[in-house]
Amino acid sequence: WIFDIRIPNSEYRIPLRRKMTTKDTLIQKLHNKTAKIGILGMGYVGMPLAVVFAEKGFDVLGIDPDQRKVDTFNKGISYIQDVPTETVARLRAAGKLNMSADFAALAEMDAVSICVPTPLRQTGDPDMSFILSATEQLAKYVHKGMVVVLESTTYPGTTRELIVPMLTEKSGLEVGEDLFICFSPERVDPGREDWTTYNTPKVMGGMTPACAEVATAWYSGALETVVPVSSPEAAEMAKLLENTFRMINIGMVNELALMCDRLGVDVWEVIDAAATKPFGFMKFTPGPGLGGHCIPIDPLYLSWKMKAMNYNAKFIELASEINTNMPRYVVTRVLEALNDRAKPLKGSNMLVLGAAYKPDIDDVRESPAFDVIALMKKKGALVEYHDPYIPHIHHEYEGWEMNSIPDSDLLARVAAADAVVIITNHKTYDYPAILEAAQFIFDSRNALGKLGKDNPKVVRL
Ligand code: SAJ
Repeated sequence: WIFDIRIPNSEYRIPLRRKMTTKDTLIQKLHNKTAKIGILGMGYVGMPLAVVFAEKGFDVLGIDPDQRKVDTFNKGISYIQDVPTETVARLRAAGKLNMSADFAALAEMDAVSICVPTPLRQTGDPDMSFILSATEQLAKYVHKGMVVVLESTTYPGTTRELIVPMLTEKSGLEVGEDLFICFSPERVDPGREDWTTYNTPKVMGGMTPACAEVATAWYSGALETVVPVSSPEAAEMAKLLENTFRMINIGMVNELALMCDRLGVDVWEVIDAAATKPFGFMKFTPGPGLGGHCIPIDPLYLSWKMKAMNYNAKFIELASEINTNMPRYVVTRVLEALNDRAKPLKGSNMLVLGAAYKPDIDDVRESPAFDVIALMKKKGALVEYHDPYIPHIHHEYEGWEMNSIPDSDLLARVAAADAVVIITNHKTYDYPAILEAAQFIFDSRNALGKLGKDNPKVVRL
């Protein structure tokens, strides 16, 4: 029974005796942490989220179809860079956090977050297969008094048009009364320590105000700040704005690099000068292309949805075209620079430094290094690479694979190369030593900084 009713925006409560609704009961279980939490998909988003809920006292079960992940985790070992193994071991020992490959466990859950991948197909269209299979499984076990939050980045409308029908048509559950459904975009940046799953504000868009109230009660019990918005579409779109903003600005500075090259102006000097403006400007830097599993991909979910509505998202299309062309532009610049040194690219020894998609991490997803290497190989160059974090690369479409040269050989191979091409500016490189040993360096990241400016051995993007 509930004994009071709140007056909006006031502390006053009218004493009233009424039967507790499904929503009241669920909110009570979330407030007193007796609610059972299920995290569907235990990857770089799901596992940190599972840990945050478990740390705050919830009983959490991670559910993932990959039995190897489950076995590793249930040995108390973390397979996610941002989650220390010690944390997993401690929370498992405390009985707060387990993992299973059995979706039937969802029947026992009161609150479920869906954190599965949303990649692109080869055709460039959204690959919704992970969301569909996870939701199909959940639909078998969804029950009255459950809250479901979709975290996977996706096109606006996914929650309303896909998740809701799949969870209500067969079950007959009513959204906002029996079942509470929301969208809340993940904002996990692997490797970052200042902004974590706990302290990064979390946008929450409910199908109904009651849905938002339940999910906000849940997430507020573990995360520092929850930001309710009026609908799942607003939350889905907010995430796409965040990453489209980056992709378009990176595309803009990449085009600036092309323009500066034609003008004979140093794009790095121009950007550094503009960045001295203390307001109204945000620094982005050009590079060999756009890597990662978010920035090159998320905006294409938006442009795909808009195309289905007969609208062409011009900025996204243009930025995507420019970013996708950067690897080819880099190889053209290398070819020209070798030509200036009376060397053909064909038959030359090339050493690529950095295969990861951004500095100081071990992730190669969508890395432009693959495109640069593939293009140079196609032109007959003899290509090697080095990356302290990436011992081996495999080009899944073209089938070739390579091992990184050993760290111990690095300077010798730098000296032997007709050209060193810096693709990823890892902090661990000894750039002065590399510059000393090299015959010629193409620096696509301004990794050498002032060392590379006006140096006859160096050409910069
Ligand atoms: N890049 C440039 N120039 C730039 C910035 C990035 O060429 O000025 C390239 C990077 O080399 C990389 C790609 O773009 O290849 C993406 O870089 P990123 O810095 O955006 O890194 P990501 O892909 O790890 O993006 C993540 C995103 N986090 C989430 O989606 C939750 C993004 O929203 C974050 O802003 C970003 O991390 C971050 O700030 O580190």
